[in-house]
Amino acid sequence: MSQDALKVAAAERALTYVEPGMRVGLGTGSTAAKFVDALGKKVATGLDVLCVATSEATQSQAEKLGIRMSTLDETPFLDLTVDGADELDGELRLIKGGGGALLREKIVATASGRMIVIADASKKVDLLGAFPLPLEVVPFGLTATRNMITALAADVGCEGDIKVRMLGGGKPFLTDSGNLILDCHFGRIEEPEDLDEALKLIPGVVENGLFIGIADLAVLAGADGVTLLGA
Ligand code: ABF
Repeated sequence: MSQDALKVAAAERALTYVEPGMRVGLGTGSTAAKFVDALGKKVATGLDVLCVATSEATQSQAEKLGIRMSTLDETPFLDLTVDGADELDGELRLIKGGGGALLREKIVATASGRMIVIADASKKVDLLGAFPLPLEVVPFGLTATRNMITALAADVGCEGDIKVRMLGGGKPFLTDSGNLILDCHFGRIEEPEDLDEALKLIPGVVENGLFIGIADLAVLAGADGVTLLGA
C-alpha cells in the first residue's frame, strides 16, 4: 500500500466519527487534506456539518469542496478536530508543526471536545524528538529568544541545532500569523512535559509543537490495516 493510500485509509476511518450537525475542526497537512477531501464527498451527498480550518490552505480547500465554514470566533466550541501529526508516542503526545500551522492547530484542537490524530503508522515512535520540534516565535528579539530556548531546553536535557525555517531564495518562512518558525533538532525528548513547561516560560515563543494531553484518539494506518490508539 502506498503512503498516500495509508493516509486515505486513516482519513476515511476518522470520518466515521463525524456525525450530522457536528462542528468540526479541520487540520492541516497532507493527511488532514485527505480527511477534508473525504468529508467534502460526504457533504456533497447531504451530510451537514459546520467546520473551522486550522490554516488558510485548509480553508481554501474546504471552501472549494463546498464544506460549510465558520470561524473560531463565530463557533468557539467544536465537537471534534481531525488533524495529522509529525510524530506521536504511545501516550498520545504529539509533535506537530512541520507544516508551520501549529499555533492555529493547537488553538482549534484545544477548543474541541475531542481531537483525533490521523497518520500513517510510521509516525508512531517510542521517543519523540527525531522530528525537529517546531516553535512559532515572534520576529522581534529573535537572537535573545533563541539563546533562551537553548539554555532552558538544555536544563531539561534537550540539546541540538535550532534553525530558522527558510523558504527558497533566502527568505524566512512566515506563519499565517506572520511569525517565524524555529526547528529544534533535539534528537531525543526524554521529558516532553518538562520541555513544554520550559518553552512556555519564554516570552518570544508564541507556541511550541508539543501537543500533550490534547489528542484523545490516534487512527494509524499501516500495511496490516488501521489501528486505534487511545480507544
Ligand atoms: C499538520 O501537518 C501538522 O501539524 C504536521 O506538521 C503535518 C503533518 O503533515 P502530513 O500529514 O503531511 O505528514 O498536521
